[in-house]
Amino acid sequence: MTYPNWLSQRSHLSGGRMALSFQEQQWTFAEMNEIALEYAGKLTALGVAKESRVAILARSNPEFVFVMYGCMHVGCEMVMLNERLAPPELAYQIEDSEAEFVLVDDELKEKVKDYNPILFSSIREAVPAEFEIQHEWEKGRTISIMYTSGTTGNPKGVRQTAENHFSSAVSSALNIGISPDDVWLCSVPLFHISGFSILMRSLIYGMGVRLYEKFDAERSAKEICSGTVTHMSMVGVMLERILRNVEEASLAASPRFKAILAGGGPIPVAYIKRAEQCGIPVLQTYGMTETSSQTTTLQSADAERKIGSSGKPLFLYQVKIDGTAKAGEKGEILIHGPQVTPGYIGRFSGRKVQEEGWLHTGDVGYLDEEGFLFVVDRRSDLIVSGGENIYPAEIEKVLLAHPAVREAGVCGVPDEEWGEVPVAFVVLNESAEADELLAYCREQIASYKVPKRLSFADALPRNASNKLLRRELKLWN
Ligand code: S0N
Ligand code: AMP
Ligand code: MG
Ligand code: MG
Ligand code: MG
Repeated sequence: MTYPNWLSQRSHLSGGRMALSFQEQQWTFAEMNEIALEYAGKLTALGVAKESRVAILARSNPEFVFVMYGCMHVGCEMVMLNERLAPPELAYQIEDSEAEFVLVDDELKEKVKDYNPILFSSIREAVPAEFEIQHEWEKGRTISIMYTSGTTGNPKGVRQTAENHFSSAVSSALNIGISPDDVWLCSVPLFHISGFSILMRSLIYGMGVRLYEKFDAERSAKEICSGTVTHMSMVGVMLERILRNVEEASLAASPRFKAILAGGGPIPVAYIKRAEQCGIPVLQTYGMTETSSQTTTLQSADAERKIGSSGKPLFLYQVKIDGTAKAGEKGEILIHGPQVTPGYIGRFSGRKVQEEGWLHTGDVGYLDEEGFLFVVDRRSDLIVSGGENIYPAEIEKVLLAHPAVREAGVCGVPDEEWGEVPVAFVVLNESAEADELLAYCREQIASYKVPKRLSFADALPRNASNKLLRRELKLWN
């Protein structure tokens, strides 16, 4: 089974509609398609071909979109690199994915300099070569690959196929609805599925995207209250900053504004109540990289009655709780549907993601008697800080490599601003200062992963088989 090329089809069906706006500029779908064809030719001139695996490192600007859409015309697989990662973390993903090309926004080139990157400016200046446009897209074609951190400290590259993205966009529309003048404000990163899924919805619905390079709470609040946008995706910390702006200016949402889609981690109930006071509908959602965004979403009509719930599955999906028979019983959340990834790439390519068609999320939750999902605990040890995932093992590994460190233990603690942040406990071999160890971390991991506190201890809590007990570490705080 195939789909027609989404860019060509969208341009053919509604070429005159607004596709993308950024600051004062905007582009229609026909213009986007023209630019994408030109970029496809330029990328071809630089050696990129059908099925090439291409890693891309960029900020959320139009050029990033041009490059991605160019890649989609050529038919390559895009490995989306997180701009906040440190060079050794990027190196791991580039190597694990065996990317043949690394395309980089000029401003970020230092981060990947060892990988012979192709700068965006070089793509811009290239003379387009002839290429064979992919008119038909296989359903199973991998469009994007996103790395998500894992319990062992090694991130896994998740494949997201055309079918994954298509079923995700369609299911979302069946739930939220679409109309021709919708504009989705995208200020979550395009390298996360939270942002990339907005582009996929745009192509599939013919919907406009208003793109921000960097999250700006004040400007977002103004757009929500003036009705220049109709939807916006965000994580908890962004919601809080927007609400503060709306409250301080005594504003209210425009009647044109339809919904905030809030996910990436738990959304505090207090924020949902404050949003209601400002007249801003918030749809709380539960989704992940492995499910190409939303799996369940709470309708705003149920927001009050089911406060704290992440809602019911979207139409094409099923959710169940492992090993439970009755409503209210807690267990691992299992997911089935066409949005679930077929698997990982690289060193985890042999790892099964589904068991008898069900994705084992590692998250813990329950379904109430009406079938609403409540997520109560994260997959083991995962820390979610401002929508970015952190596994303690990633940080412990770095600390342990320092000559002064004998043992290291990291756990998450609640944080007013970020939801949760990592803190570290270290047993030393030789004398060292906390600042020195934190500076060492900063060179090797993204700054959001650097522990907010580092304390010294004589020993760490371990069980009889010497396994670190992170749950006990939490009690030390
Ligand atoms: C919240 C954001 C915007 C904060 O970034 P900000 O304020 O722009 O920070 P900077 O100015 O760049 O840096 C200042 C200092 O702050 C540190 N910092 C930045 N981010 C974090 C963080 N998350 N945690 C802790 N610290 C952070 C910087 O490191 C810097 O510190 P110093 O000075 O020490 O260097 C930003 O974090 C952000 O964009 N977060 C959102 C990321 C995201 O989108 N996550 C979702 C991932 N999950 C999914 O995509 C699956 C779920 C999903 O699809 C979804 C999610 C949400 C909504 C909808 C959906 C959907 O289903 O469609
Ligand atoms: P990611 O791998 O970055 O896509 O993050 C997905 C993870 O974020 C999920 O496996 C959950 O642990 C967490 N998460 C996402 N949405 C929610 C939610 N509504 N409530 C609680 N945790 C969530
Ligand atoms: Mg730039
Ligand atoms: Mg993940
Ligand atoms: Mg993540």
